[in-house]
Amino acid sequence: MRTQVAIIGAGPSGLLLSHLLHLEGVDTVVVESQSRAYVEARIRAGVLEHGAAQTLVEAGVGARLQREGLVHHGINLNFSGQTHRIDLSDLTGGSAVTVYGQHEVVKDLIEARLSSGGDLRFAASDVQISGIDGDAPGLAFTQDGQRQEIACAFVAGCDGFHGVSRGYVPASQHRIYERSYPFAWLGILAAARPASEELIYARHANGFALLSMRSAEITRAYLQCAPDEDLAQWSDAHVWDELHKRLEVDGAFRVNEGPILQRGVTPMRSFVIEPMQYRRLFLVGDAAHIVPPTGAKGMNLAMADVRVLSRALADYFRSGKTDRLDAYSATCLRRVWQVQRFSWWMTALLHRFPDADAFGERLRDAELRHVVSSRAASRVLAENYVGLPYDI
Ligand code: RFL
Ligand code: PHB
Repeated sequence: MRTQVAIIGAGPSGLLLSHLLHLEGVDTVVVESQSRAYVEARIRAGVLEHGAAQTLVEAGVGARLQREGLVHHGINLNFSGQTHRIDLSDLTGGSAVTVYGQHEVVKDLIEARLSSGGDLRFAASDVQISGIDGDAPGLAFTQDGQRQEIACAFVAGCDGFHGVSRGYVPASQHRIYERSYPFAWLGILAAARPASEELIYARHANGFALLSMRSAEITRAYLQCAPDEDLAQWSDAHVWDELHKRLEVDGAFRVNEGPILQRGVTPMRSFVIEPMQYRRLFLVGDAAHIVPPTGAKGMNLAMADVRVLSRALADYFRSGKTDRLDAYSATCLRRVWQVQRFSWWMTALLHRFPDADAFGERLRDAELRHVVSSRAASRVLAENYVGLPYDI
């Protein structure tokens, strides 16, 4: 097999890259270790930045997103027994975010690729990269018991944080920046009408909580928990009890309960590898960086990388020019560090740190009060939340 760009991973990064390159007339093969059904059912992110939603619409894969996505013009911050609304649209000159599940984005992109003859290889095992040091790179993988090989000009590592691509960058050629957090999120998906029209981020003595949604009938919610939390210790009643306690601060509303359809624990980590390229291998999305989910940024940042890489590759295949490809890592890293800063800040502001002293707690309360009472401070939150411009 031969293709121009071999893509590892059919998450949002790999699928969007394949789709945008297809629109530019560049040929790709996507190799994914899981089945199509698995990636289409994997519940993860839920909030699309203004620009990310626009990217999907402009690329012709936004019809369902425009029909079914929930446009949110504000978010709520709860602390010290009160709810404060941040009016995202008013503070950003009209921008908003769209609540639309990552698995729906994945479904839409798979559908678009397959209907235009895209080559997606699901359930592929033992993916190996070769030749990225020279000018004849390739991928090998096993599918249906058969070893297969793809020759290509470039490899895009879109295989997430636990993928294989990052391991192909020699240790002497990269530097890793990371930070872990002394807590995790217990996430649930429930068949319950969302109790609030907009998301609620809560800082509470018992820990952070977030009320989100996937549709008018499905609630998504998270509770701060220990990194090694034992899910077996959390009965459904205990989960609802904590959500009531942490979210219902001013008596104005009540979290709606319903059957819990899915639950899981998400660890929190900040991670960046620099540079995001090694010769003919480009790292994209979670393969190159992870942010804690508090700012709702991971999928959006992955899509921003894809925009940069797809344009650079299209340039190269059209005219042989390499300047945009050479600048890929530096261009992406500018946004990556802006988003790292914001995600770290939202996380630190809203969570309980086991080792925090009383002075530190008071400082966080003061900062939250400043964020909701100063228009300048609210704007800083709002413009980061709806997404910074792509040309930073
Ligand atoms: P993905 O989605 O992990 O996709 C990688 C794909 O590669 C496959 N793969 C391999 N394929 C072949 N060979 C191998 N050796 C392979 N190893 C792995 C995997 O099966 C998978 O299909 O990475 P990608 O595409 O870079 O996308 C990144 C996003 O998934 C991630 O940043 C977000 O989910 C993060 N995130 C959120 N992001 C947002 O923008 N907004 C949110 O509201 C938001 N909330 C969240 C989140 C992540 C969460 N979890 C579970 C980590 C909430 C949670 C709870
Ligand atoms: C979600 O709906 O899954 C979600 C929303 C906002 C976040 C993180 C996750 O900050």
